[in-house]
Amino acid sequence: MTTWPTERDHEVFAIIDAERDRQNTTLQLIASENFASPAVLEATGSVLTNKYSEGYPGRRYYGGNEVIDQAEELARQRACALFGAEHANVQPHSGAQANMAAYLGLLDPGDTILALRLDQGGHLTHGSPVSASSTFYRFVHYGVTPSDERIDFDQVRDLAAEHRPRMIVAGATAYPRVLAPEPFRVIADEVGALFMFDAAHVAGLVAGGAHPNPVPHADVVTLTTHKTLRGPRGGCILSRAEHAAAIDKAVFPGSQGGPLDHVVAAKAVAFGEAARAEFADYAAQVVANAAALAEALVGHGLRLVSGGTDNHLMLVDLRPLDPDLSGKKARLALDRAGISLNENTVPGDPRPPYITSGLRIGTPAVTTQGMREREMREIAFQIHRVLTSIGDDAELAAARDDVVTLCSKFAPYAAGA
Ligand code: DSN
Repeated sequence: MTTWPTERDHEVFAIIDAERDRQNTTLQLIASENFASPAVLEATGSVLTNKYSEGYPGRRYYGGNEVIDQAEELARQRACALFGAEHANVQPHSGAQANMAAYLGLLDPGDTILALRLDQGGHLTHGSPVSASSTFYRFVHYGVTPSDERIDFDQVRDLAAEHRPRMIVAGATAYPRVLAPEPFRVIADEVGALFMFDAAHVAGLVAGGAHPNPVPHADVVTLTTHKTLRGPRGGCILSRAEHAAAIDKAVFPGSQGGPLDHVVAAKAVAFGEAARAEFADYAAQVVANAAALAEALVGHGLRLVSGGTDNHLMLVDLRPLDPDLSGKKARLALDRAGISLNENTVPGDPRPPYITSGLRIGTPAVTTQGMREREMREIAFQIHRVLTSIGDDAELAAARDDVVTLCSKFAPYAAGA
């Protein structure tokens, strides 16, 4: 007889039920979110959570890992096959952990890294003053051009020549255009720098063939498995074989303890799902939906950073619509209408990162639940309706009703799933 409680923990499971209900009845437009498949959820909730397996397949510090080794080996092989990589480390608990481990494995403290500015689309781990990345490494930042708001490669080259970074980082959390890896590789070679591509956001678009694959060009590619890739929450590092030992050592024991084996197995499931032909259709539809949403928002008179999107996200600059409307205020109003997204800085933003003048909108989750261009036009209508009705309770309630009606046709999860 087991010694577990026999009574259900209603307090916790009522919260989980409420969150499933929220996900089913509101629009998930946060560009870094998605709906994991039932198979991914099943693996994540499996008995693999019980195991300790510090080390790597065949080289563990604990016994009883003959089955876990199969799961991690399968995840590694599937990740390598999916992206054409020579080596994969599937243990990082998150994208931030993956980035920090890549730095730890390939750099020395104090080394210079050239990366995208946070307020122009970069990530905290790309040298934000509040991130440990800037405690241990010296960051220099490039940005986007004022004219077309795309990566300023002249600036990247000039800064690389001036600062001779040990590493150049490409990749972003809020950049709506294709990030071509080749120009970064060329500049990295000109100054003898390593090239790291942070593919956290676009990994699923790369896997589905909708965006260029950075793996052939970069020394190391970090990614998250839960955004466009649609797997469990976690990270992964792909690298050239020559960096494999350094990366593995930096993840464990360098910066993490035991891997989350249930999540590693779920990553294997997600890599398998992303290798299927229908995932290419999904990735293409994510991009098509973003383009349709962007076009409709522009049609409503909203200004998008760079004028549109090539990927799964877009950034609305709220200032031309209403100079007094901050990103935060807009996000709170949209939340009331059941439209979930996040405030985001826009290039040259005069407001701080927790207020901002912009909104980031992404299509990975709504595409997973089956919405297409027609629904994108409806979403654009509702967003514009809310942004021009801030403070009008009746109008926000009417928008909320319409959102519920729309979502009811596309609920991703069955009640109680
Ligand atoms: N928090 C992630 C995002 O929303 O883009 C990045 O870490």
